[in-house]
Amino acid sequence: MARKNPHVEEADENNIEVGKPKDWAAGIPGIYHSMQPALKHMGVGRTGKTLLGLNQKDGFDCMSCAWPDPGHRKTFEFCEQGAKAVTWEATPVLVSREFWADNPVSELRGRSEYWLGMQGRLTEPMYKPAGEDHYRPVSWDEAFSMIGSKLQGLDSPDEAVFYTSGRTSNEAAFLYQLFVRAYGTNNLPDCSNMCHESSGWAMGQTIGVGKATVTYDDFAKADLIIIMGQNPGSNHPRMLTALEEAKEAGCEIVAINPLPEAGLMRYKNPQTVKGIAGHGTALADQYLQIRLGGDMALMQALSKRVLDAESKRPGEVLDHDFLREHCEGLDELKAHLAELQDDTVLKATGLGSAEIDGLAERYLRAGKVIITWAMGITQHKKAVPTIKEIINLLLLRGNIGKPGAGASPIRGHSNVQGDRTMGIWEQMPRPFMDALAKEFSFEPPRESGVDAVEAIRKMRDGGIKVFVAMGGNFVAAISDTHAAEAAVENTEMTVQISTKLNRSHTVTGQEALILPTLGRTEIDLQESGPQFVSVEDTVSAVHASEGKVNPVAPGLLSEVAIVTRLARATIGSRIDADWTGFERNYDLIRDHISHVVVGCEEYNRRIREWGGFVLPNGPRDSRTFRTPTGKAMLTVNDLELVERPAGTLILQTIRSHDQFNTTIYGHNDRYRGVKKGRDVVFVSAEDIAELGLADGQSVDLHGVYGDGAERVMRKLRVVSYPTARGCAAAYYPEANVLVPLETVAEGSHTPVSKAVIVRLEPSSG
Ligand SMILES: Nc1nc2c(c(=O)[nH]1)N[C@H]1C(S)=C(S)[C@@H](COP(=O)(O)OP(=O)(O)OC[C@H]3O[C@@H](n4cnc5c(=O)[nH]c(N)nc54)[C@H](O)[C@@H]3O)O[C@H]1N2
Ligand SMILES: Nc1nc2c(c(=O)[nH]1)N[C@H]1C(S)=C(S)[C@@H](COP(=O)(O)OP(=O)(O)OC[C@H]3O[C@@H](n4cnc5c(=O)[nH]c(N)nc54)[C@H](O)[C@@H]3O)O[C@H]1N2
Ligand SMILES: [Mo]
Repeated sequence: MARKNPHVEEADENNIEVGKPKDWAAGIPGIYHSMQPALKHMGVGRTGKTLLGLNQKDGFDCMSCAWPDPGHRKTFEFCEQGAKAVTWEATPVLVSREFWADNPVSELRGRSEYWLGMQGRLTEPMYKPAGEDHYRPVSWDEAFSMIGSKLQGLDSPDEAVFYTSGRTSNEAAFLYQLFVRAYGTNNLPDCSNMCHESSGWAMGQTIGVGKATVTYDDFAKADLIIIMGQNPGSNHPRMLTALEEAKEAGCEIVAINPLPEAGLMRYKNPQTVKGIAGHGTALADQYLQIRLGGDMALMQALSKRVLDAESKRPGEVLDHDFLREHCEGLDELKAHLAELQDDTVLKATGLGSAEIDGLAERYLRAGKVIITWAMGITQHKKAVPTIKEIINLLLLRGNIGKPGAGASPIRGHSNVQGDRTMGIWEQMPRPFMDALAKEFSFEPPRESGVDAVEAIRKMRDGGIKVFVAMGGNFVAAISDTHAAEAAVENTEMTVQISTKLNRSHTVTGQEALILPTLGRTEIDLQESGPQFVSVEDTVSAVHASEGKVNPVAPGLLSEVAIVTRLARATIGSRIDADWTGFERNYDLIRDHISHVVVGCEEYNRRIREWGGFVLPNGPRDSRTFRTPTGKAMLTVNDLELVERPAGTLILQTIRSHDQFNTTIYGHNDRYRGVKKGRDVVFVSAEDIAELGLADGQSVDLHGVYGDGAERVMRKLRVVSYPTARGCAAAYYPEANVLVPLETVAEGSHTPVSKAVIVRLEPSSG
């Protein structure tokens, strides 16, 4: 099955083509584009097995995002992005031994993420000794014994850090955190630290649970859905089907976003006749092109209008019963919002009063409201208070804990929420730790471990010597690329458990190991037979996922197998855990999950039920709020504007249509009209003129942070684009060179990836 390594053409950034942005998403090109790459690489049989198995009840869970599956599945329950993710993983192109011999690490470092990812799947464990520039094959046993002895030899378990990306299954995640805690540390940062941490933080403090308070079916029951800081057309495409269904049932939709995103404007559903033949469904009834970071002011302004309406029509506007019985802090909120100045709101949001009035009226008209959000909200300095203001607005009219209403952070990685449920967090709460201690008769460490940003700082300062990653591409995903790379290079050993090559394999500690693993599409055969794993989506539905195609290479180990063997090599029989048994039969892992994780009782039985089950959620199910007072908290949050010195712009870093995080599938951003390259910066025509630049010109982006470090991104093509005034956008992960490590969201410590102050200067040469 193996083929020769492909010739991969790097993009020539001088040939970028810029056309008109689209104002609709999906439709025929959606399906057409989704089938094309699969057929090309995989052949008809493998394509059929993977794509038809996607999101089916007896198939595997799509790894492209955490959007839930509807109860009623279609034969093609996937989107273009899912098809790309599956093809990228299931491709039978393999990284060969010759590849490693031909390519020194120092040269691989100069390659783009696109080129690295296109080299194919990793097939055998590789080791780069200290002082050498090449990886060479090692046996699995050698690999585990090297890592085990290294970890045993550290002065303290806190000198090691264990990162997790969000694709890891519940079973692997549960064992991984068990191993790490039995080894003796809580150093368990994850991609969530860079993603929805702010949501968990804000919701935990206000309503007692960091997860969505809605189920899939609530979307079709809502009167109004407000979508903030999210680009579902590219990043959660199947959400558009749910929005279309809601729309057809009479729901209004409002989008709040500095960019006019195609997927929020109009949707042509490729699975309906109307979508194929007609104009599709108009989605957003109102589109507020807000200034970056303006959402907190907007939420406050809306809540203030709700309170003003109540003053005019006492007893008719607020949900008084709900507020009395379930909430605290109304008087303080009223007093605080009474002080809110209109001109501050207009400055912060860049919106007009009429627009805000219009949205307030919609909100007041609607009996049931859902607010969804993603990275445009969570990756700001004031992300946590912004989300608390979203909760305020919802609570005022009882929009939490009733059908068709709720708060809905839309998570990113397909199992990032499940990984957290299974204990991947540097600061798991006490009840979880107690249950873990009891189940495995050991005393886990209790002090918090490091989060993602803190891990980089400690590597930089020499306090962390070993870095282990369960998936992901940490060095590219974290902020301040150059600082992050120097920090990782300051370690003694890096270990990456991965499916495919990425930048994190090329920026290493003195010694480095790559442990190749099975992907979710593949059959996972163990001694007791084929295994399935389980995952949790963004609305807390837990279900099984079982691979359908043969592994791309013999000898690949599953993530579960890798963790059990790491544990055996490092801690042996230090705790009462049957590591060998876990690898043979994943039911044994699920038995332990049943005892430790609240809501997962009888896991083995319930996970086998058709479609799985939904985890309990106090606010959603019974308006129960596990806060210190037992009430939902209305909170007072001080407004702070994102200041923009004259001559600068506020830059956000976004995903194109052809990428999954740091994985670059291609060089087009179809809906935004950009083709054949990624080195662009989107700026409004007015700002281009004001800065004395020209559309199409080549510019350098200089970070303006003032800590003395030089942060520059060179040779970007200016693209005139109708984004909000004073704002700009460039693609992540490349733009991470501009995001200072020290700029993090208050409380959650998420890097501020959506508000980087930059100066644009004509490129020299
Ligand atoms: N195909 C594909 N699917 C994915 C991913 C992928 O890379 N590719 N990534 C996955 C992951 S891990 C995640 S977290 C999600 C990410 O999903 P998104 O959050 O949709 O991803 P981003 O590209 O970061 O888009 C941020 C959006 O917020 C808007 N925005 C930025 N700042 C602000 C602001 O201050 N206010 C408001 N109101 N809006 C703002 C931007 O214009 C943009 O539309 O998608 C997941 N799904
Ligand atoms: N500037 C800026 N930075 C950001 C963001 C942003 O919007 N702007 N977004 C942030 C967000 S939301 C996130 S979630 C992070 C993402 O950070 P990460 O999760 O660390 O990054 P990914 O790009 O998703 O990781 C891709 C790699 O995972 C490996 N992989 C894929 N599938 C599997 C699997 O099944 N098992 C294993 N073991 N490995 C696998 C492959 O080797 C692949 O190269 O980035 C964050 N960084
Ligand atoms: Mo994410």
